[in-house]
Amino acid sequence: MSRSVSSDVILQPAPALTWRTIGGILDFYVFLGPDPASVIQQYVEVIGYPAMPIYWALGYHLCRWGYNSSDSTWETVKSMRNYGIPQDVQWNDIDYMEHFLDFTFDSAKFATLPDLVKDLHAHDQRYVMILDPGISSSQPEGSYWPFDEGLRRDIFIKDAEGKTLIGTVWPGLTAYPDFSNDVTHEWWYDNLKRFHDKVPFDGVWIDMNEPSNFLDGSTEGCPSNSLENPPYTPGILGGLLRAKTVCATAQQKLSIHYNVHSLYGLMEAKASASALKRIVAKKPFVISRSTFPSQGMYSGHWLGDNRSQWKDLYTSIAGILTFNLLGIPLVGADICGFSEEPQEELCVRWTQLGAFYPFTRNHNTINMRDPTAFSPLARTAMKQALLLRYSLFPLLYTLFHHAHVHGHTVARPIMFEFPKDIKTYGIDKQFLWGKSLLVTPVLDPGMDYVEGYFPEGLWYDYYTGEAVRSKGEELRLDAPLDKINLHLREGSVTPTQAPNLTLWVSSGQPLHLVSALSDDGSASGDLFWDDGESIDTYENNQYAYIVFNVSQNVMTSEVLRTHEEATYITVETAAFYGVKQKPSRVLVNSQDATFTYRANQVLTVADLGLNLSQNFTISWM
Ligand code: MIG
Repeated sequence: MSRSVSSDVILQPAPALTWRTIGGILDFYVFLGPDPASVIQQYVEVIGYPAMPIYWALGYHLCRWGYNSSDSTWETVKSMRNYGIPQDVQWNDIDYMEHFLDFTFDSAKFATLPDLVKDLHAHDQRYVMILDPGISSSQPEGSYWPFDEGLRRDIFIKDAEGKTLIGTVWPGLTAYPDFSNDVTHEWWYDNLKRFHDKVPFDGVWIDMNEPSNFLDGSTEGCPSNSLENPPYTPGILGGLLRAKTVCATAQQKLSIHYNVHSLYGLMEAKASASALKRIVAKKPFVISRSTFPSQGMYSGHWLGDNRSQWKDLYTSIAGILTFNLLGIPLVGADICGFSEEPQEELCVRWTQLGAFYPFTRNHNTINMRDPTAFSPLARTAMKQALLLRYSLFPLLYTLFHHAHVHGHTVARPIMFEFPKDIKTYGIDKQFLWGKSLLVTPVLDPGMDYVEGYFPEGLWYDYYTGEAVRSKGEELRLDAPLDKINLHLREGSVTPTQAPNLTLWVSSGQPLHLVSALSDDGSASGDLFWDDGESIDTYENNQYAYIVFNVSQNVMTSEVLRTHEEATYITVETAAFYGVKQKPSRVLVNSQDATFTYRANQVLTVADLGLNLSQNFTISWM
């Protein structure tokens, strides 16, 4: 059901929901599944498949409110490089702007911003800055193009009388662009383009797009009528439709605000993504605070302001999984917490969990600490977690491909893979990447172990290949401060890669394939590969797709579609977890090869030098 109009949704004790809405067009869909994953696929087919992210969206992002200058932002980037902590993207919050004015940068404190961005690019890193929708309406006439031009093109939201509606946000008095109007999209593009000519940013962060207002309604309040004060007001913030936003009776091109309030962030994201496509001619990167069904087609999402507390670390998992169900798989929470000073131990554990958010950004408010500011021990643990994420990039990228094409989840509730195991239904402290990588983070202070549920079957410790056989039970796992537990489900082949400090470098590194064999010795997996940046590579057949299968002591790599990008990549090593007997020979494409076999039943074949774009076989006897 679509509900851009204010509504209540109440979960009843009986398995039932009560919906109360005060208007709008109601479209009802029933998705028959039958299993949870199919319900989500059917839902995503209706609302639109999520966009395939640009490769660096999956790297580590660092942000904070209150760097206060481009030089101190730059210092952070440099110390990340010095410490060898992976970082793909540096962000700036509202402090980069001149008096918080969109499409400007502070000419004193952020004078070196264009140079910082050039330096990031020279290091294969990227730059993203925040934009708020509120456009300052109180600058001297002729001095602020975005407002003057916006008035000229008549793109701002109007009040009930037809005057430009004025609210208050960071820059003071502001007008709100009406993104339901195509003319506004063109104006937004022009602003982004003009700013990009000065600061060649790579993506945009859109905040405050509920739309948020420090006032209720407008500087002049709102009319008093049944739209502003309906007979029933759902249980919303402030108990008033206009609370901390614009008037319900405000006029937009498409309709009155009452009808389209919840679409503001969606329409802004759409305008931002299409503008970016035109400006950078690559897959657009947009992260939005406000979202609506279909958002995944245009942007990812972060979960908003959290606190540096253990309970916020824990609840972030449910948030991440929820947005994966909503067709917005590119989602993350502010790693280490947004407000309050994060303790070192919390920040380490959060970086470990955050390394498995599909979107991995550390962001914090004024005066807080980022990873470079902790002890060497903590820094090293954080660095390890991020390198681990980078090594799993081939898997993560392939999972996003399946989200884009089939509506699969990337971060996935365990119950999706084990819908018959009722013990999985309530699990919100663990999750899967795809169908096979089980993540069991530590969510409490002072722990050197963690308990996690393992659905019935054979699992393998990701790091050692040690088998873990479960009857469908809770298992206790060692979890020293520098470790996040990862397990591979039987029957999977996971492509990994030697990590590096940026995904640009890392994604050119040799592959390492990890096969986790089931009891009958079989496993399968796949790999999607393209240039990482071009628009619509899947739609235009500009990609490689490779399927890996293991059965009866033979691994085959079958190239179903090849592409130039795959010819640059080599498969260097293959590990097989669960090889019950020591082989006497290993053959690679029918040639004898050297190998190692360990007592924990792990067979490893190294120095393969195989080209990813060609079929190959590895067999043992
Ligand atoms: O009124 O831009 O959720 O991430 O740092 C606060 C400043 C506005 C709210 C966002 C937060 C961001 C902050 N913003």
